[in-house]
Amino acid sequence: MKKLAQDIIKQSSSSPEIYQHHQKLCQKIDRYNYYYYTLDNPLVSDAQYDALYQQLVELEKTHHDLDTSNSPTTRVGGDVLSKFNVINHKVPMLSLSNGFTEEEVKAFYKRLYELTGQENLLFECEPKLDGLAISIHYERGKLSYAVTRGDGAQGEEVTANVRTIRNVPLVLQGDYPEYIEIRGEVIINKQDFLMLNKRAEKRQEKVFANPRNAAAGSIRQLDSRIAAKRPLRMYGYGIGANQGFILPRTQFELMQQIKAWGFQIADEIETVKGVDGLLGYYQKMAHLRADLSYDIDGLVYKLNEIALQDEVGFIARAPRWALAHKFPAEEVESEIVNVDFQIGRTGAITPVARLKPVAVGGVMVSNATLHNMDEIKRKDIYIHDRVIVRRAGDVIPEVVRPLVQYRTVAQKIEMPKHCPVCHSVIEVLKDQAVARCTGDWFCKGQTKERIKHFASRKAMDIDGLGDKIVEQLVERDIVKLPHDLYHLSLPVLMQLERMGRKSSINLLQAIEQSKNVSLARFIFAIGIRDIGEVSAKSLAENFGSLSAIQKADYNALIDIHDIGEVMAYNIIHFWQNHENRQMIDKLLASGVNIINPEKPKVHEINVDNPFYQKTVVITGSFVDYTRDELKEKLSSLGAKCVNSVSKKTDMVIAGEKAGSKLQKAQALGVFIIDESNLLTMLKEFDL
Ligand code: 9MJ
Repeated sequence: MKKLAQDIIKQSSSSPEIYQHHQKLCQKIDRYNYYYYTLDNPLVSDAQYDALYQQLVELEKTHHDLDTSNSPTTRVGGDVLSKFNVINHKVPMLSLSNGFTEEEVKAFYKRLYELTGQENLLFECEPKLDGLAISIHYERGKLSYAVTRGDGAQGEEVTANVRTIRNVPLVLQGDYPEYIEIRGEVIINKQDFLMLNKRAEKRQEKVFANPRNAAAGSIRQLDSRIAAKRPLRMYGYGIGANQGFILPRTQFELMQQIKAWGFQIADEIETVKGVDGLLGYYQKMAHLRADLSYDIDGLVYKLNEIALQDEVGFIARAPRWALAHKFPAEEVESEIVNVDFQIGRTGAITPVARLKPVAVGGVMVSNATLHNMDEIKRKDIYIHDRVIVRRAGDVIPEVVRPLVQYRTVAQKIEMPKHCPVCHSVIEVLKDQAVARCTGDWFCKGQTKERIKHFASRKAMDIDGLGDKIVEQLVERDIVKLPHDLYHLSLPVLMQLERMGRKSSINLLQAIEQSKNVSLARFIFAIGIRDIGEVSAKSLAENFGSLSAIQKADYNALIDIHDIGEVMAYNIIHFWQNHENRQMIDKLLASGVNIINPEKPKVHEINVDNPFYQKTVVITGSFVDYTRDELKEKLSSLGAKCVNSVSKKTDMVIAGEKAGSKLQKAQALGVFIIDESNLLTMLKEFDL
């Protein structure tokens, strides 16, 4: 643990008196800030504070050699970025396992009891703040950089914005280690949120749906001066990378240390004993929830003793020693005003309920998917029904059930006979829940979705061709087939809504760049039914060229491990269609250049590895790899990565939130490994 002063003296060439004066002013203002924002207990009047602050501004204006990098004057922002840097987390930012019911809390407790062999385990309990997770790094006590959680492995560097958060210390208080990463949640208080929206409304600016979105949007502002004007707060709840820090014995003490460094921590933190303690805390907090100054979406229970946390370790992407006990999703009443039918890229028709707008979990909802006709029947839903609505997984609006007791006029929901967009016949195949429009490229509904898919990131990757632009291009008959994208011109793009000269030029460039495309991406982009990214890659790798895939017969296709019978049939059917063949010819004639893959060089693979020639299913999400990276890694080791679990599967690699595939693997007795097993295996075989 070192003190800061010597470091700054070395860097500054102002007289020692000026340096000391600057140092004192910074410390004084930091202290006033801390009392005002963190402790909610102002030490001086606003006028006194402003006068002192002005003194500091003047001093820094006249002495350019002072080190202002952590001065309170940096809190107003200044940096304007064109994009955020992506940074790898030194220690992965894990998420939490979720539980919703008392049973799940009991199961969590039982597991820990079995793992530790201890009864009456102690837990540190916290409210689960509903904001944006952040990691802030301090080098020798000074704020060095800050990163969003991102996907847990890497996030975006948002240092300039985090510096503007008034209750984030720029310099740690008291003794500090050589290096420490503090983790926590950035939020906006309920009351501040209301004021923020009132102000936005007055200025006729966009209002935010809820405090969480406002906080997330503010942290992701490229202009830190805007972030500085948002009432952001940060609450610490853990640490990440550290050097020279001796961990305390308990989570509770760790929280006190975080507080001692000058961070705000939630007031409602408690330690409790046993499962009864956890459930008691839940009862208490459920009552308190509405009166808290911030939104919470649940509670977090953490095993208090840090040695025990280390003992029980992690599973996939979450610590085994912690549980997020989520509050049930808010359910509200609304009314189905009408039901529309949306058309997907394969022509699939999805019923969508139009609702009387209603706020659910702080977001206005006016549409909710009804999935398909079977679902409507199962849930017994009619137009004009009063219904219960919630956001599935806290995101996607869905109709939970009708309130049949209020039903007066019950208008049956019927699948139209003709497509509402192109009026082609809708076919409903036996044994299939989905109904499809038969209009293909004639249907503007399908065309819009097909072009969106064609341009999407994992297909042709045309950056800047957003949904709204595609919709206009199709609506105005400018784009009828994918190749039309390659004949767009500047004047045509500039006449579209929301398209200026600059964005039109950028889009044309992106379209041009997309012309050189790998065979796998091209196959995925043309949208053969059921051919996803993985099977497209398999086809590309196994056949090596477009013409070879086009010539492949049914037997050659199903010989490929990833390609099932239905897929093989769909592929053959796709080429039989004259329009599809023409679509591809036109793309090639428009300059699309397919880069054929090199055949995998099998001879270079070390065959002495546990994945060689194994059929592997990867499911769930991972900390150290994206699923695509994992697939690539394992394929390069000679594994066959397939999508579905069957008796033929040799191994299932299950990340966090692995669902039905994991269950099936368990039922079939397939060998299952989690991410930490995988990493160990890769390490052991030096891969
Ligand atoms: C929130 N969101 O309030 C954690 N969290 O701990 C609290 N999140 C967490 N703890 C480990 N209080 C990973 C995430």
